[in-house]
Amino acid sequence: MKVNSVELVISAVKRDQYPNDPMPEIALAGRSNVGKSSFINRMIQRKSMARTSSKPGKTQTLNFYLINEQLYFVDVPGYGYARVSKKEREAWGRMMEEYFTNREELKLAVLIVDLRHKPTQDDVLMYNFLKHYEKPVLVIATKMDKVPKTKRPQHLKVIKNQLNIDPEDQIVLFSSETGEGKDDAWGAIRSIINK
Ligand SMILES: Nc1nc2c(ncn2[C@@H]2O[C@H](COP(=O)(O)OP(=O)(O)OP(=O)(O)O)[C@@H](O)[C@H]2O)c(=O)[nH]1
Ligand SMILES: [Mg+2]
Repeated sequence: MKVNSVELVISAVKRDQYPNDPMPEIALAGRSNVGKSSFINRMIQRKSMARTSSKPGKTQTLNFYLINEQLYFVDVPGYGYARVSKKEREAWGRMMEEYFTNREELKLAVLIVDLRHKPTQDDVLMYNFLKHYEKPVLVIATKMDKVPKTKRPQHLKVIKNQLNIDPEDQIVLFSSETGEGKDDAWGAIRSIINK
C-alpha cells in the first residue's frame, strides 16, 4: 500500500477522546519495547512518526494515526515492563479494556511478538484477551533480522505452540529494520479489513 498521508489525530487516554469519524481501526498490542511503534513507522514508511525508544515504556497513550484518510493505526502502550507501579498497571488495564471492549471501529488487532523469544506469559494472556473480543488477530513476529534464516522456522513453531494459535489467524515474519515482511503484513491487513 502506498502511504500518501499520515496524521496523528489524537493521543487519547479515555473513550470520549477517541476520533468519531467511522474509519476502520487497527490496534497494536505487545510487550513494552517489542517494536510496536517501529512496526507502524515501517508500515507507513515514516522514520519517526510514531515515537520509539530503546527504553521500554515510550508509548503511554492510545495514539490514533490516520493513514491516507482511510484507516487508523492505533499505537498502544506495551505491557510486561517490570518497573511500573501497581497503580500504573491498573490504569493501563482500564485503558486497554475500555478501548478493546465495544469499539465498533476496531477491525483488527495486531499482536507483535519477538521472533527471537518464546512468547511470555503476558503475551499468551494478551492473545487470549484479544481472542475473547472475537475480533480478528494478526500476529507479527518482528525483529526477524536478528534470527538467522535457517533458524526462523523453528522459532515460528515455538511461537505458534506457545500462543496455541488459532489456525485461522495469520502470522507474518517482519523486520522494522530491513522492511522484510512489510508487503505480507499489508496483504494480511487488507484481506482482513476488506472482508
Ligand atoms: N533489530 C531490530 N530492532 C528493532 C525492530 N523493531 C524495533 N526495534 C528496536 O526495538 C526498540 C523498541 O522499539 P519500539 O518500537 O519503541 O517498541 P514499542 O513496542 O513501541 O515500545 P513501548 O512504546 O515502550 O511499548 C527500539 O530500539 C527499536 O529500534 C526490528 O525489527 N529489528
Ligand atoms: Mg511504542
